[in-house]
Amino acid sequence: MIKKLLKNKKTLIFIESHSVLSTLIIKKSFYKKKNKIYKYDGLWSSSLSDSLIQGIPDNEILGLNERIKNLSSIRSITNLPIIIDFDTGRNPKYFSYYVNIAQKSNIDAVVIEDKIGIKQNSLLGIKNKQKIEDIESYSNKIYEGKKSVYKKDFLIIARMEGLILGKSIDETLNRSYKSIKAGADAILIHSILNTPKEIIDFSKLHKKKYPNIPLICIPTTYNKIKFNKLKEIGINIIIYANHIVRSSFKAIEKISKDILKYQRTYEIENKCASISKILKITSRK
Ligand code: SPV
Ligand code: MG
Repeated sequence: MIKKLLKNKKTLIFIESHSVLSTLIIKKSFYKKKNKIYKYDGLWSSSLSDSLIQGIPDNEILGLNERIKNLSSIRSITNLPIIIDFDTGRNPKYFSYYVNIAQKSNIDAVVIEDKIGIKQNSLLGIKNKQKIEDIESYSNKIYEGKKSVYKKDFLIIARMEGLILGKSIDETLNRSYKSIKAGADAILIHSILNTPKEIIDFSKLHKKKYPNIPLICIPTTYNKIKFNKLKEIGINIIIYANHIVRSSFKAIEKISKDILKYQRTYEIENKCASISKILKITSRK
């Protein structure tokens, strides 16, 4: 599915969704400018958002079984492709097992990152003593996972955390090439700089070596860059990884405070979806 979409469109836009409701809203979202219509091409199942929704840290405490099960209700209401964030993928045996389950659950792609130890969210950076996995061991995990792939279009995406963990562009590129040799179908290059410099440099060199391997990025910290520029530098999938859960957080925080502040709901009604709107969305029309 993702491969097919990439044949028709050079760059796809994915957005985090953590519930059926958020998926219903995302599915209906579009923006028309001149004669062009912008819509989302797919969904990102984020470890950060899924954990936050359960009120637990983003460190693999939340099991993949539970996350995949929760995705089945999302899968039942949309054909949009879903990429699931599998964190480290655990060990090669578990990863290979979950690659199989993901396909059975009609998920389109899985991502594993090249870190070891107790996983922490990438946006915390190097300060939290996150460690990069030895590339031979990481490549072996990719290789083992790939053996479980039985669907033609299913993707295993290798996520490179080197730039966040103090490695050079060259070393990160070499790690990426090794992951591709082990079977990775696409590369997610992560950066937490507040400019896209690293992503631009990485992408340029990577595209020279592997022009047909899709490149993916998560522009959370370098958020001034627009779709078109990312397309220009060779990014094939842009993931907005946490904006649905973060915007809900803010809305809930504000509304729950303001009802106490105004001692009634009159002032906040226009910040809430109307009853008719919420009743309509569940009619699935
Ligand atoms: C997530 O959304 O869970 C991610 C992306 O892994 S990040 O939070 O940038 O690490
Ligand atoms: Mg994650």
